[in-house]
Amino acid sequence: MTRNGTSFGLFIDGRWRDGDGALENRNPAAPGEVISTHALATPADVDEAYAAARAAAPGWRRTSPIARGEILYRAAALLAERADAIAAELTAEEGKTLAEARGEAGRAAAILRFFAGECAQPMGDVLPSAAERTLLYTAREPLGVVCVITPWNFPIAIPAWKIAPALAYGNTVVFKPSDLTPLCAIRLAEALGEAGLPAGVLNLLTGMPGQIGDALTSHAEADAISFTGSNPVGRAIQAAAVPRGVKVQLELGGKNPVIVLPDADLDLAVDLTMRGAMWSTGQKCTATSRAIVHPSIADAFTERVVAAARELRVGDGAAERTNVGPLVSERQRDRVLEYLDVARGEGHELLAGGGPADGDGWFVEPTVYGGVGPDSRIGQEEIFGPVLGLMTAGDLDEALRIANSVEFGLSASLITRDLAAALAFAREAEVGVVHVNSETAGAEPQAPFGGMKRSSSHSREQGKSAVDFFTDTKTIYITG
Ligand code: UN1
Repeated sequence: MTRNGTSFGLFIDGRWRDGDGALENRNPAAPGEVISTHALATPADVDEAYAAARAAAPGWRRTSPIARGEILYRAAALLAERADAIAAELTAEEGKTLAEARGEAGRAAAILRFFAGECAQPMGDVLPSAAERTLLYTAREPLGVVCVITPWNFPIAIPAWKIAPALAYGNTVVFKPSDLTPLCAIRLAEALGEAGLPAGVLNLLTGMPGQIGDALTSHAEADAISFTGSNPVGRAIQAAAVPRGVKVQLELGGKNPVIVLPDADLDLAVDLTMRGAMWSTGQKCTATSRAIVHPSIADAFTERVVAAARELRVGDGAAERTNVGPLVSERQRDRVLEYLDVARGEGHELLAGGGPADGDGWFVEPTVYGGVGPDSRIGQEEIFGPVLGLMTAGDLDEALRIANSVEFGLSASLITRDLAAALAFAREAEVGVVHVNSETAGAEPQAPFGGMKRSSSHSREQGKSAVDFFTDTKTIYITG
């Protein structure tokens, strides 16, 4: 459906076609290797995509939810069938290990299945009315045309968890994936197209934010924007869209802590901390970047974390032995290296890593700092790399004060066997996702996901919450 070989076009109004120029998609583990080339959309293509989405909106809105669900089920089956091939491409363009990429491809299929199922669920309420002979009920109406802008770190799961509910609830979509991971976006659009999605319901524009970002987010035909990415970009989109009455959903950064209490199973604590901090090379908004540990176990915990960090094998995610892949790009690698300079300047104790790792790719050593002050930049700012800061706190109250002392509020984890501590933590942690004895990362399709404070626009994605963003409620009084 796309293009021959490794050259891919734009998907507008149900057809694949050329754009202007070529976007080179490179392997972060071997930046000399071009995996695929993609059309670069122009503002004129943006106009066409919105026109197609607008034209398709009335028909898709009228399509029965059951029929919409069937398309999503078919697309889910296609993704599941192709999961190994998609995983290999995901690793090649994003860098995460094959095991993680397989997990993500499976997750994308699971998300589509979940929202396919939601299409057959009851929608709206029947309410008592003060008036006689009156049927009073609510219905959910699609918003219209939704602009979906997604990051590179979950290049198929995040598009799936925005696009699946957008479509399930009757919206049409203009979709721009990150320019660093266009291939996974192509695979998702292909699956939906082959599953029978009518022309114009999903339109995919690959390209550079500098060229089409403003055209996409300020377009008169955009009824809503769902964005996952960095805080500055997200806030700029919000600042421009809200005065125009456009509904905006932002999923932004995190500075997620794990708190380890003295009664914790130490092996579990170390394992969960390392997974949270180092898997996906720390490139998750849900990554663990602070470990707040009770002084009585700090030495033992530190020793094991440092040993575990040194054991991690950094390399090409496609090699089965690799634990930690490259950073996604030279820019992200440099950003992380700058933070390692900041850490040096702030005088934290370097316990593991601390610099680039060997190889041609954008590799950085898994890095651990001790004695990190909660108010330091390493203690406060999102690094988005394989970097963990260790801190101590004398009790749960102090640990919670430190945990909550950042601008972000996405996820937090507590390792303990103490039920009262777990309950207090669940009450007091200022985050959208609380974990007790599980890592800070991860999200299940049936559960709401999102952050408090500066981590989001305070809406939630996935699960039963998705309907709140992707629809408007209509209240209907019928007196007969
Ligand atoms: C996860 O932890 O599996 O961009 C999901 C991100 C988040 C998704 C995290 N929006 O990292």
